[in-house]
Amino acid sequence: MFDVVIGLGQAGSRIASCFQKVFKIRAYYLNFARVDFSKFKGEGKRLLVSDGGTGRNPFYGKKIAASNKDKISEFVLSAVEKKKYIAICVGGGGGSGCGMIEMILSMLIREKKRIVLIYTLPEKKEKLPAKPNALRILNNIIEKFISEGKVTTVLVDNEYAANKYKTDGFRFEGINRVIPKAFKRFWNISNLSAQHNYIDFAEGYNSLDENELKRAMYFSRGFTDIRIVNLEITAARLEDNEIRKEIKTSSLFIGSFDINTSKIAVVVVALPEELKGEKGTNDFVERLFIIIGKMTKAPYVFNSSYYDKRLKNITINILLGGLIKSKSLTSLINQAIKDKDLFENKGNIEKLDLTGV
Ligand SMILES: Nc1nc2c(ncn2[C@@H]2O[C@H](COP(=O)(O)OP(=O)(O)OP(=O)(O)O)[C@@H](O)[C@H]2O)c(=O)[nH]1
Ligand SMILES: [Mg+2]
Repeated sequence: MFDVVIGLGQAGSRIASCFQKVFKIRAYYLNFARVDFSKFKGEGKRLLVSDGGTGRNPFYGKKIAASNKDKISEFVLSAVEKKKYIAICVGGGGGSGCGMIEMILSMLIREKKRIVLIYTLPEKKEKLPAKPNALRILNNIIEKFISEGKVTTVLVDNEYAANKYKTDGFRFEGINRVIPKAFKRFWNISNLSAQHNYIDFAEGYNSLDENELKRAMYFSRGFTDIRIVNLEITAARLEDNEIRKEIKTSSLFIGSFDINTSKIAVVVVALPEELKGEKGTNDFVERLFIIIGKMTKAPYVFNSSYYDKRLKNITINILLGGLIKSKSLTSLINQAIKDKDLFENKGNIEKLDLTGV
């Protein structure tokens, strides 16, 4: 799905290395701190400019980036040469990754690349001013790139997602692995012979191939969300409103993006083999497609389903693209504004108004 992945700063590099592993694509890592690379095992090329990091200061990071523009540019341009689909990962709130991100996005856009940005938001417990800084940089990215429809963005709210996928090991290990795997679920279907494979808007196509999926991902830029719902094998008996509820609350990364503002939806229903030929299965899958289609109101919906021997549950995978508004994002921002400790940053955060995105 992606031709190349680029990781910026420590978080970005760790997430990028997971993409590299899952998709077996080339990875490139950039950092301003040698220490971030010391235990880092990610496979791929590295560029270290400066040293010592930024101590969580993206504004200092921007200065470092500006004074090393040539080196960064040479590295990034060689990474993306002859490649079209680029994933770029960065941890919001840090100084190195956030210091470089705007410069690098501008470069990639100039080169007419298709970009998916993975941007994490800090947890509440992190030291100030991680969150306001993360939101400020996000605000810049929204104003310059997202609102212009130039970048597809997946926001990962660590507060929500790092806890949801917590493992015994390293704090972010679970979520870092989940991010590329969530994409992989859509990627996989292009290799499977699907059962109910159809695409609503483009008559003549009867399967969702890799290029279609890429188009879907990049077609309507904005924010993207992925939902994965696991249903018992007896789910065919569920009422529509119960299914809706499951879908509403199944967001992987940000809590609850407003599903009804998406412009594109890719729906992949994976069914246990034992349901094959079972009375009601086909009707149930059709019902799911209708329910999700109505929930998203998206003008473009790709529907697909397949059977898998390894499955015990029914799994609905939904990729929502072009989300323009989000209650959960607005509430995140409002929380930050309310926090009295953030007083000095207040003016900047208030600027972050997503209603026009
Ligand atoms: N999902 C995820 N988030 C992370 C990970 N590591 C750090 N973060 C988050 O990313 C934010 C940025 O941290 P870093 O990536 O360490 O910062 P940096 O870009 O290296 O910049 P410096 O401040 O100069 O070290 C943190 O505030 C955390 O919220 C990770 O492995 N996965
Ligand atoms: Mg660092």
